[in-house]
Amino acid sequence: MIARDWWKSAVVYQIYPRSFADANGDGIGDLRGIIDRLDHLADLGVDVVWLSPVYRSPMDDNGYDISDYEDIDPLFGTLADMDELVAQAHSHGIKIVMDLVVNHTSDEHAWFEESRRDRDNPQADWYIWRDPRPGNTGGEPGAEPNNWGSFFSGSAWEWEPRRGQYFLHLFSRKQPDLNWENPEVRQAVYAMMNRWLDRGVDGFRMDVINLISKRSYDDGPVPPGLLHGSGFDQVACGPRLLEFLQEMHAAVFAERPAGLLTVGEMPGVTVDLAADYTDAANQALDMVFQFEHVELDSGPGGKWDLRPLKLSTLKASLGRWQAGLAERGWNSLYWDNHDQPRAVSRFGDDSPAYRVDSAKALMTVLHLHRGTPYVYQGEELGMTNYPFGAIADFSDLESVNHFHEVVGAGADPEQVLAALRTKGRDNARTPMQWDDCDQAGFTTGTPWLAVNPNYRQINAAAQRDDPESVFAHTKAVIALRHADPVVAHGDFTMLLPDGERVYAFERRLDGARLLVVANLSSDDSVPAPVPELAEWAAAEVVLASGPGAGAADGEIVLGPWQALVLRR
Ligand code: TEU
Ligand code: CA
Repeated sequence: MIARDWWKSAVVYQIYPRSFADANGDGIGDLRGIIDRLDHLADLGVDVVWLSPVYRSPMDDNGYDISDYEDIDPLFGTLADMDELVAQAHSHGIKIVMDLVVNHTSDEHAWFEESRRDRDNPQADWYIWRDPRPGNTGGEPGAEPNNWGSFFSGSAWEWEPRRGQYFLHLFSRKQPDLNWENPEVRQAVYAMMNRWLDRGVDGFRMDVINLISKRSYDDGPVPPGLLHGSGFDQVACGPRLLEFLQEMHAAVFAERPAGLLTVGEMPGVTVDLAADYTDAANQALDMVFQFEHVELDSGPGGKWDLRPLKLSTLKASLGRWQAGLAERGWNSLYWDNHDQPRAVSRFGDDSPAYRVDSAKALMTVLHLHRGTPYVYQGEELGMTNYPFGAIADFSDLESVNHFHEVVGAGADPEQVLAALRTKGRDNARTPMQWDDCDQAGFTTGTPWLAVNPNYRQINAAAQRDDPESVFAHTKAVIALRHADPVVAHGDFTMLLPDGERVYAFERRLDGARLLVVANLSSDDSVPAPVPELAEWAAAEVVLASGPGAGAADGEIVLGPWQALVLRR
C-alpha cells in the first residue's frame, strides 16, 4: 500500500510544455513532443512530472491565462493526447501533476465574459469589481479604486464601461482575479479539479494559491524605482486562505486513495504559515513553494533591483526553512523554474571551466536537503541563461512591460536591460537542448524563442551516456533519495553557517548519518572544518563530484565546486 506521504522520497520534474519538445514543427512544444521524450524522464528516474499549463488559453502569459479549464489548447494538442500522455507516463511509473491556475482566469473565459456584461448577471460577483475612487466618473487617470500596480506593470485595475466599474487583475489585464469570497466560484473550481483527477491526473501545482483570500483594498506603499503601490501585504496569505485550502481538500482530495500530490505556489509565505498550510493534521496542502531564497538577490525595489548574494545569507535562509518545517509540514526544494533564471547561472558559475562542476554541486546540495526536490527542464543538463542583447530579444510580458514602463518614465535602458538579462523569465524558457542538430532537436521549424547558442556543447544526447555529465549526476542524486531513507526522512542540521564558500550539513535517521560538504566557489583547496572532522574524513564516500582530494588524512579539503556526500 502506498503511504500518504509517498512524496517524501519522490523527485518532481517540471516541464514547460511550450519549450520542451515540438512534435509537429510549428516551433512550439506540445503534448506529443512530451510523449516522444518520456524515455528521457524514465532514464533520469523522476517520479512525478509537473506540467505547466496546457489548457485552452489566449497565451497572454503563455497559458497562465486560461479560457477553458476543461480543454487542451490546440497549440499543445487534444484531450486525447493528454489522456495518452497520462497513460504512457503511468506505464513508466511517472505521475502527472497539472498546473492549477485559479487565482485568476483569462478575460476570455466564459465566466468573465458573462461577469463583465452588467452588474446583475448570474456571474456578476465571480470576479473582483469595484467602483471608481469617490469623486471620479471612472476610466480617467487616477480614478482606479486604489494605487496598486500589477505584477506585470501598469495599474492592477482595468475599467469596464459596461458595468461602470473596475476589475482587479494582480497579473496582466487579461488575467482578472476570481472572487473566492463567492462560494459558487469555489464549488466550480473544486468540480473542475475533480473532473481532472477522475480523468487520471495525479494532483496539482497551485499557481499563486496564497493570493486567493484578499485582506483589504487600501492604497499600498510605492517601492523605490516603481510607479505603482504594492497591494502585496493585503493579498498574500489572507485571512481565509487556510479555510479555503481545507474546504478544497475536503471537496477534492479527502476521499481519494493515497498517491496524489498537492503543492501550493506561495510568494511571500512565512515559515510559520507554511507549517500551518502543510501540517498533515491541518488537511490543506502536501507542500508549498516558498520564495525567500530566490529573493535574496533583490533589493527593496523588487526583483529588478539587483543585489549580490552571500552564501551565508542563502544558508541562513534555507536553514531556517529546514528547522521551521522539521516537526510539522514539509519543504519543496528548488533552485529554478520557468519564472527564475537558470540555477547554474545564478547560484553556480556558468563559465566553461566551472559550469559542469558547479551544476553538480548545486544538484547535490539541493537534493540532499530534507524536502521534495524539483528539477526544472534542462537543469539536469546544466543549461544556462541566454545571452540576451536588445529588448527585441525578450518575449515574456513581465520583462517587456517593465522595460517600456520604466524606460518611458526616464530609467536608463542599459541598466534596465542588465536586470532583464540577469533575472528575466525568458532565460528559463529557451527551448530544451536535446542534441546538436539544428535548433537543438527541439523543432524542425522555427522555435518560438531562440535556442541558446551553447546547444552544441550542452545537450541531452551528449550527456546521456557520459558518466561525468550533469545528467548522470542528477540521476545519481535521484537514485540516492530513492535508496536511502536518511535522504528522504532524516533530520537536518546546518553546519559552518558563517563560511562564504562551503555549504555543509548533516542528515540523521536512527543511527545512520550523512554529511554533505560542497565548495560553492571556484577557489581551490578550501577546507571544510566540520565537527568530528577526523571521523568524517575517514567515512565512506557515497557520492563525489568535482576535482580535489576531498576527504582524506584527517581533513576535508575541497577543490573548486567539489561536492561530497559521506556516510557513517
Ligand atoms: O508566478 C507567480 C509569481 O509570484 C512570480 O514568480 C511571477 O511569475 C513574477 O515573476 C513576479 O515577478 C505564477 C506563475 O508561475 C507565473 O508563470 C505566472 O505568470 C503567474 O503566476 C501568473 O499566473
Ligand atoms: Ca508544436
